[in-house]
Amino acid sequence: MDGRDLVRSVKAVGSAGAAQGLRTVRAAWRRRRADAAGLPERGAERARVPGPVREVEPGPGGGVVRFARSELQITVTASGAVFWGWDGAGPEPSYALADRSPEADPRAVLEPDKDGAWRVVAERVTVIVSRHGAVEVLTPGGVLLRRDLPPRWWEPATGGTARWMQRSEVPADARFFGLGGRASGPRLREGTYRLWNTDPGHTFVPGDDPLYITMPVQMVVADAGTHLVFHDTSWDGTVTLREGEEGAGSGHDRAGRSELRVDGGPLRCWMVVGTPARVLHTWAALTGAPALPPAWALGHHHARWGFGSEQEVRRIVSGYREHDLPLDAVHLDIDHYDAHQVFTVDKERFPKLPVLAEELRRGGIRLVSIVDPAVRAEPGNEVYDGGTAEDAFVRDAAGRTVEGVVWAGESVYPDFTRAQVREWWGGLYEERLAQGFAGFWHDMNEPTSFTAFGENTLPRSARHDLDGRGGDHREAHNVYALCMARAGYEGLRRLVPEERPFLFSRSGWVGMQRYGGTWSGDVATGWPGLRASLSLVMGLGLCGVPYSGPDVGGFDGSPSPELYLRWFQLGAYLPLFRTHASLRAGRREPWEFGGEVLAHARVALVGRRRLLPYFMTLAHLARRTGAPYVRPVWWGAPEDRALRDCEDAFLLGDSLLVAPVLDPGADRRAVQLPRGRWYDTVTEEVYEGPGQVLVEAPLSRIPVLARAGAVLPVRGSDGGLELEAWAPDHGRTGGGLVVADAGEGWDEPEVERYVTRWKKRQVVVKRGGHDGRGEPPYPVRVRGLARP
Ligand code: NBV
Repeated sequence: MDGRDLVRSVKAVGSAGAAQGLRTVRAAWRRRRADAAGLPERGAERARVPGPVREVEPGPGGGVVRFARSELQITVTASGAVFWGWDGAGPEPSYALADRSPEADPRAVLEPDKDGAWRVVAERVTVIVSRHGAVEVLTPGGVLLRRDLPPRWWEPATGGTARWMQRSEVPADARFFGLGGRASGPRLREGTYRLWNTDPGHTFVPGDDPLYITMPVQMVVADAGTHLVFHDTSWDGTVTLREGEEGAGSGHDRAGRSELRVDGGPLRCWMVVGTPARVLHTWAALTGAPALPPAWALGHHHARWGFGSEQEVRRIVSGYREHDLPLDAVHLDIDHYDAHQVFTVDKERFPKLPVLAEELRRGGIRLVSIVDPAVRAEPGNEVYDGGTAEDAFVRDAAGRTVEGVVWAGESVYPDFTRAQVREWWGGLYEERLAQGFAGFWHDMNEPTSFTAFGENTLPRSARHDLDGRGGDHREAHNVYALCMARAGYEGLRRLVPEERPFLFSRSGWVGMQRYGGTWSGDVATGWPGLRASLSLVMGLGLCGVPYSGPDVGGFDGSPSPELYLRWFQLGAYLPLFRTHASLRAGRREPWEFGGEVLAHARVALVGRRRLLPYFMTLAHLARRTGAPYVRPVWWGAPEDRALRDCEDAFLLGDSLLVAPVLDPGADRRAVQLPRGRWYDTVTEEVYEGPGQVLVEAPLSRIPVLARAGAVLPVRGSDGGLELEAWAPDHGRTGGGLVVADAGEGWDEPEVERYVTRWKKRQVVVKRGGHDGRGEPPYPVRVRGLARP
């Protein structure tokens, strides 16, 4: 037990009482015993490298290269993605892929290269496999994007899963992003990042790693080009990154390095090359289109652990109404369960939940329920009895049900890696729907089990179905929440086929966007936490998960009014805009921080509501193109190094640049602008990019700049859609996309295209595309004319 474990166990005991403390000690011992008995001993290991090339066998899109001690399959797909797998690993089965692996590109062929190497030349990439198994990926112009050195395996002498290591080099100027949700990004500097979904057991700050969502996905941006690389294995591992350094004329370049070490599973990888937009488009085609949230989910959500009663929920909702603050959803946390048991309601404190839900819905507010995976192991508990009848719960190697400890006490865990269990679980949401809930918030699904020492999750030896393949928790852990999200999503599709499910999940893995979004877990209240919350949203977006947001105000303690407001102002521009806090934390309602904060928070809320059609458009574009709503400022110009290093601002879609205030006491801030003209959306002040400018950031607002020529849909004062057009630079044109969607159901509204240009001394906005030139069917407001 190290110091941190000790602190954790003391906390567990302190917060949950002596009985719960004892349970966590027992759980820790059980976990240890189970692993000692159920996991093979590692013992002596033999190291292996591929050895020299022996023969090749061309096949569709590439072929197989055989080495003395391994073989490598390479396939360039018609979508432009490259797959390679060692030791016979193919792309399937995979929890990441949305469908079957894409078709091979018939034009890509394996041919000899120099020095005994082989290469595949395709339209968008060239892949070269060296004589000893190094794999280089180059642009069509022959510039190196990534070099994977020959991998190395360590095989237990007695057989069983091999550990492996893959070292890679990237250009000296490259920057790393991604790896799931990381608190110290978005740019991932030198360090070791673990690939094991983890509830840290305390609120997190930058530097805490790993957190709830880890992914073996790197987005690498360099002058030579952008690439995304994904090692498709769910096993525990680490990625050690080191940015390179350029010789700058006085020495050699030092390449950037990545070293991936994984405890098991296939060594196989996908790589996608192109512009950031192209890369994410191909990525979404591979791993699945992001689920489309219903319109209300793009509004403002208010949550709290510990509303405690229907009266309190009503009090909060009337507070919002009385203070003239828009509200779209209220979230009920575990305190509304009966004795902490999921799919139940505490009838004393929430006697008429369906009535409350209906009342709220009439006022335009939806109820969202937390859903925890663990089930109290107690006969008579209906969920437990139902799951037992289905044989739904995870067992150990000896066949005994694995017990962990969570809020409800000793609990068991559904094995979501089994199709039948997902179906059973998905059916349980019927009870939630009957209570009037419209959305779902999956928590504690790393999965977490409180243990007094050691890891706070299931034993590694716990058995899982893994969709018929069979395996243990070492492989199933990282996909547990992904499979739970699938269970919930598919259940809701069956139960309410006419509605888009709304679901977001604390933990997850590659492909989770197919089922919904996430939020940034228990972020620590403080300025560093505010920064971390932006890092998570950006990093996840670059891994294909576009819908997320933080606990505005931070999870614990009490933010200062200034911090609360700055967090609120940032949250208003993130896809999930939710205030939330812990049981013992201070209040998070906007009126609790004084009149000035209240007034400014109202402005943020009203601004968000006005931008709803834009958010809805971004949700559709994310689904159709994979582009996240929140994009790094280098999105359209990855070759601009100053932009690549900018971590404190983001693009919201194509039209807006948001520059949150992340430090106390600031009333102005520097903003790194991409090329072109930008307008402050409040003062209409003009700024010219590229370069750094200083903008006003009074307490009343954070700087939000609009791109000259942008056309974006907003909600007019009568609730109808309006177009807001920002004057293009003289002699230039602009435009924007609109997806006019009321936000429910499965309609597929078309993407409307608008163009804007100067005509004589006026800015005109017309419909673009095939039926171009026509007048827009919405009122148009042109802005930015003050200083043409
Ligand atoms: O359900 C209680 C909390 C929840 O409010 C929070 O959002 C989750 O991240 N939950 C974690 C469990 C307890 C955390 C200490």
